Amino acid sequence: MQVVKYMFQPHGDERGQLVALEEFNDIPFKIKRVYYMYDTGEGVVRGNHAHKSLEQILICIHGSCKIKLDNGTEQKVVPLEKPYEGLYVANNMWREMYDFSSDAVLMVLASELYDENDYIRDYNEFIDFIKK
Ligand code: T46
Repeated sequence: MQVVKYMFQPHGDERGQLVALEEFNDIPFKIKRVYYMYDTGEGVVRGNHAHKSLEQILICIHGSCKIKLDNGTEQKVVPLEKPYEGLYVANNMWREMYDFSSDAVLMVLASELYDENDYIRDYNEFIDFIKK
């Protein structure tokens, strides 16, 4: 299973760092939605679902967390610890986000607007879906 992690280019000078993300240049899709999560409690696991068609880039812009990806046959754990790295999460991929540091802000760039019908929230249903 191939994990695609982007290393974005920080524009640093004596004032600090700045990262700019442009759709189709730095991000491989049109960005239709941005959301982020913070104040995630200790021991919390988020996600636990897959998407039928949504593509996303996950960036932990502050603090750290871990992402577990599962394509139905293989699992990989990817730590996100830097504000200039982005994890590409394709459709048909089960995901879990966990081990959030108390200061973690996980920002997500998404290729589609929010659509509950795109979610697969049952793992067995996910396995059936990817077999088709
Ligand atoms: C994903 C992972 C990485 C909205 O109203 N609009 C939105 O765009 C989103 C993402 C969520 N919501 C509402 C729906 C729920 O009532 O916010 C609440 C929490 O959403 P959810 O439980 O789906 O959050 P996570 O952290 O489990 O999953 C989220 C995304 O939903 C999902 O697409 O891939 O982050």
